[in-house]
Amino acid sequence: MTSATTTYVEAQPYAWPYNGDLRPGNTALVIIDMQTDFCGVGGYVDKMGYDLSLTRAPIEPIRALLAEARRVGMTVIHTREGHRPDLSDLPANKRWRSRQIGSNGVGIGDMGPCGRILVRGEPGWDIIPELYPIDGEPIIDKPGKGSFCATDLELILHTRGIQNLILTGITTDVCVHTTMREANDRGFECVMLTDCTGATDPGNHAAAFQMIKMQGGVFGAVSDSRAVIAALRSLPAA
Ligand code: C5J
Repeated sequence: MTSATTTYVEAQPYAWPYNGDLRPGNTALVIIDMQTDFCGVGGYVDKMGYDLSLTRAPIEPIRALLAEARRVGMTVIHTREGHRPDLSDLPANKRWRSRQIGSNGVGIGDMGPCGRILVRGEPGWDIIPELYPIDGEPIIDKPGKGSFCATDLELILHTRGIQNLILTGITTDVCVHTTMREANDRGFECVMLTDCTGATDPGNHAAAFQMIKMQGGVFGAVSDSRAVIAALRSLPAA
């Protein structure tokens, strides 16, 4: 929805962004952890025994949105969760917990079918080919669930004058939600997209969106790729 000076995305519980100031120059598409370890055969989520179709569901909607974001010249940021090969940035409790699930006691840092799980440089840790970054799209390598913790994401966003974040990726209830909370507390205006995210549990996916919509949009707003693409199509090409 665009008027002379404002552009809004149809969203809940309010049309997004709150002030109608949606422009390629002040908005970033953030694609979180679309890595083989979270949505590919033999990766970490597969090894834990979860249904891969749930974390693969957002691939095509993100691909369509990514094409539109690139067309209008919007900043696109990709993130990857992972640890240094010497595991010096892997807390012992995170490693221990990751070994409690699945049949063989294998967890983060251990060898799996796609290399060492969530270790930087390994095949399973990298972003899937369908959504691979192109030149000029920053990749944020993060050791935690949130994208702001121990990274330079905030500096990059401020340097580019970004105020609005369109949040996509996996998993809805873990890394995407943590990032939305971190971003909201830093003053960014956020929207999370239902069809461009996925969780290992459908109930958690639904609950994550319900949480956002409380208190007038306590962390921001909820929308989908159709609504965002419609808004972006009303903007001129870069
Ligand atoms: C998880 C993530 N679920 N990317 N990571 O451990 O959400």
